[in-house]
Amino acid sequence: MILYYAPGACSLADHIALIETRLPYKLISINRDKRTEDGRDYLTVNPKGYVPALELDDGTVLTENLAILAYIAHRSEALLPEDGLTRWRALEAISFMATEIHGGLRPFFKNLPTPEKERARNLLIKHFAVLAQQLGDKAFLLGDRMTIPDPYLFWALKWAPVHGIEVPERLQAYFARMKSLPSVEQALVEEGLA
Ligand SMILES: N[C@@H](CCC(=O)N[C@@H](CS)C(=O)NCC(=O)O)C(=O)O
Repeated sequence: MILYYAPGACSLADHIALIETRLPYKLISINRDKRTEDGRDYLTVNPKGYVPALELDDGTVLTENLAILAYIAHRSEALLPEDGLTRWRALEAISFMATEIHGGLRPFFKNLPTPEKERARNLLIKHFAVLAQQLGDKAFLLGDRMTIPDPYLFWALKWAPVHGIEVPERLQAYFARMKSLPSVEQALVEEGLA
């Protein structure tokens, strides 16, 4: 499989998941002009222009973070229990990540006017408080094992302080724990972010 990514972008979540699940993968980076590192127009890979995209072994391309993370979990039989409430809670959490959290960060990445950023910042602070409460004393969002929302949350927590978005102490500690996991360390090194 080939993961199309941009260093530090939300594709970091999929990158961590691929390493964590030990699925074989190759990385191809995309630059700001939407060219692949091997010189192709990225829009021929993902016409939406976003990373991540995952090229499967038969050449099919899967897009959208939520779907790619769920696919990685399905292929590896890890990061998402087959059944039981934790499965549905993990899907609930990853939907929240993809819509409210990632959507809330977008005004900062797009450098939208200050009032829009302020509105988004205030909402994100509330959302992070909810996630901190949900995390409680657990190692990962849903228990003692990583599930697919965790690497996505790690990515969001990496960017929140850069944009002055306060993160509860509990999530700061979670971020530090995640950062020291071998899979996360490896992904950061491979993206040149360590
Ligand atoms: N709906 C997409 C959005 C992904 C997305 O926003 N990716 C950002 C990087 S974090 C991107 O590629 N931005 C490039 C752009 O906006 O042109 C998904 O969930 O995968």
